[in-house]
Amino acid sequence: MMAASSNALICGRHRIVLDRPLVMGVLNVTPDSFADGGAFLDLRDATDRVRQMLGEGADIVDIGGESTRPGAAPTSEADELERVIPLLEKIRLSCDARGVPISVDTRKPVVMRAAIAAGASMINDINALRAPGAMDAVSESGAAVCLMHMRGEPATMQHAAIYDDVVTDVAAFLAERAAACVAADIGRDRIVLDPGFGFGKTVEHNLALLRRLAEIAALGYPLLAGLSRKSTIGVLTGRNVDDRMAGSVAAALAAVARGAAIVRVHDVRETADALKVWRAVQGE
Ligand code: HH2
Repeated sequence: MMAASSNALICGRHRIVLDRPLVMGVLNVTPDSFADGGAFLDLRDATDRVRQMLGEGADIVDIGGESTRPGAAPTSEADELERVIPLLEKIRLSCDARGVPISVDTRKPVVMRAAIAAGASMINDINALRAPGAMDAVSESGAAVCLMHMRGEPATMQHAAIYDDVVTDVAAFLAERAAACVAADIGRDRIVLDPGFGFGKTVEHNLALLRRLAEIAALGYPLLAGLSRKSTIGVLTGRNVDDRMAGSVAAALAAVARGAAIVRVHDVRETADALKVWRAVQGE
């Protein structure tokens, strides 16, 4: 497969240079997200957290209005719009002033279109643009897209964790979705791929994907890795969800060492610091 033509990601009006690992800071404006659910439902708290993440070194801010943790119930379109759009309108200028693109984590084409109109320049879709109308919503904009692998649906996905070889199965799926995007006129320089840690995967599957991440990087697209505070970190460390920062930072470094271009994290400051040290050791 051909390598991506340039070392930059085009996100609407932003051009992100991928010459160092980037930190995507997560903010969920939901009552039920597994790590930060309920903490940022108030618009002012959410806005403050985004500003804090910008100060801590977030290169991209990812806003989510629907929890996708294992077993999560779906969120209505109206609720998701109501959670995400007012926040986007509030943070757009501060993010633009720092050249930081806003990504919106959604599976719904209506939310994608509204988010892009309100200033989002990346769509982060755990469903890899498979919903009817999702591909068009991104294609007709200049937004970037993160295509993630997921087996089944969040409500039931842990029952679908069956693979021939998890790494080759995930790579084949992502290659097919990226090709579908390119065929729909989404340029290669607007596409990011993500193996979807924890989405219909056991601890062993997640570890295999992390160990062999280079096989997915070989597809030639920038990779995003989201392991932050997930249950695999909990199983490996024996820690509760609010006590998984050190394990999450270690996982982020392991992902970057194996080719991840972007790490999606809740602990922006700590991850950014760890990456500074890691890069210095690498001589970068
Ligand atoms: N993980 C979560 C949500 N969105 N998007 C991508 N691209 N990759 C991921 O690994 C990923 C994601 C789950 O984490 P979180 O947003 O913290 O929780 P919740 O889904 O409960 O809101």
